[in-house]
Amino acid sequence: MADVFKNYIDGAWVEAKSGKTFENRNPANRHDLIGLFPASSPEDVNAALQAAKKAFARWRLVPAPKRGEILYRVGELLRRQKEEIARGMTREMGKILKETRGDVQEGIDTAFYVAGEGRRLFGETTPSELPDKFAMSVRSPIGVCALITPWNFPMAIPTWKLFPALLCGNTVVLKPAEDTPCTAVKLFEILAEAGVPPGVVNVVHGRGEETGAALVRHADVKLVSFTGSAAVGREIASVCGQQLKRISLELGGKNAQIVMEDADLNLALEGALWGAFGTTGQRCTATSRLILHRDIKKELTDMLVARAEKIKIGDGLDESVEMGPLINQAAREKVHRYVQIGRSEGARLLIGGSIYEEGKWIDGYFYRPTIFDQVTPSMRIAREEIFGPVLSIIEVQSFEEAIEVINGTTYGLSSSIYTRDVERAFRAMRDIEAGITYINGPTIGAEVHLPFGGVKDTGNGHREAGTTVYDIFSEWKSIYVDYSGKLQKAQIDNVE
Ligand code: UN1
Repeated sequence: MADVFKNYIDGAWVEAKSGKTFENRNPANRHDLIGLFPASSPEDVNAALQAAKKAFARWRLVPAPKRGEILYRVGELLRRQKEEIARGMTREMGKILKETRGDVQEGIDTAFYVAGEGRRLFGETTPSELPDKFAMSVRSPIGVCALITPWNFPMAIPTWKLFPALLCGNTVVLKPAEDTPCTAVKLFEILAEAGVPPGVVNVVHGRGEETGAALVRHADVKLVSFTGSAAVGREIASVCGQQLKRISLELGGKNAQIVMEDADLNLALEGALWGAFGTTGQRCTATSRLILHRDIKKELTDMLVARAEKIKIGDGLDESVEMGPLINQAAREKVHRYVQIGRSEGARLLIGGSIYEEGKWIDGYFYRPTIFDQVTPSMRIAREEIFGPVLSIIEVQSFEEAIEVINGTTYGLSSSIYTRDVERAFRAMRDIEAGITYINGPTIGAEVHLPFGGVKDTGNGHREAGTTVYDIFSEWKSIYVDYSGKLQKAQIDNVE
């Protein structure tokens, strides 16, 4: 009998009203059934939203430092259960243990960082233009927030959204990705144990088309925060646009690493391997283009191929494995389709390009590390997000051309340049169109206390993490206190 998991609504674990469920299976071995989860309908979504709405009336009045104290406890509990959660996460979504430990750590870092904000959450005071009048701005909560999160960072990304939302005094309904509901259940068990009051946090499981869509459309949702594909982001944005709902979007990427002729090639090699094949290429920040100066192209390409061929593929729970499976069958089909597209566009396949199903791995969604050479910027494999272990090498003749190529996609999340030339490094920092730029580091490795997000089709201008996330989850209110005892008119009474 499979384990049966539930939604968390108003402080209680409950089934979907319809009794319907969906399966969650291990992508490294499809015969490993992790459990059954509620396939939530609009009715379940409504119940969660009513609980959140009711709880908001009280939660908004809890002092922010007190809300922060609860988040400290959440951080402590996450820390205690880190290993267990990481193992469950690897089983559920496939990335290797080292990385799932990192994912939980990102949640722990976020908990402590956000908890401290409870005693800051600063507004501003500024002199009034009129005598005997006081002026300040403060942050206020928005209301019920709908959070829709992806499967590639099943702990980190929900915490990036949840903790700041709660700290600001909002209440929340989370719809985690249907591929990683188990990690969300762990997080909610911890939130309950840490003392988050009933109704303040709710989780509803289900598919985006049904559960997510019902959440986005519901009139009681005041804000939608979504991380996922640009296509779904556009749909959500159009619904929210009609309803004038606040929305923050973290969407795709087509991130690149530039390597100039003066770079430390060993360093650039390590960066490219980690950026392209870490998380099996399934990060929004993954390196999917490698832009190489012609003088070092052959040498670095040879080094890369030699190393990528040796990457050990398998079940991420085995500590010696370096790359796990893709998340599901559809993802593997998509990756393989892009490989066919790359070939038909005339790119040269150096390694990989095929499903990996040796021995016992026949039951998982494995794919070989894949590298294409002779890719041109106009090819689809150089422009579209593949979300898999596929790296495209593009040769350039100069620094200027490298910048032009890196900026040549519709996305703008992460970027990287390897060079020892400080002038080029500073030009790159200024001229690359991306939300994140690394100098002599790979495209992945964002820290929780800096803004995270991108330009162009990567989002809609918001930044999670850092101190900027509070601009998503709070409203500014300007307050004027007139203690002159008379009517004073701004702009009119202050002229000489
Ligand atoms: C993502 O790519 O979906 O910078 C998030 C990183 C992580 C977060 C990535 N800290 O790779």
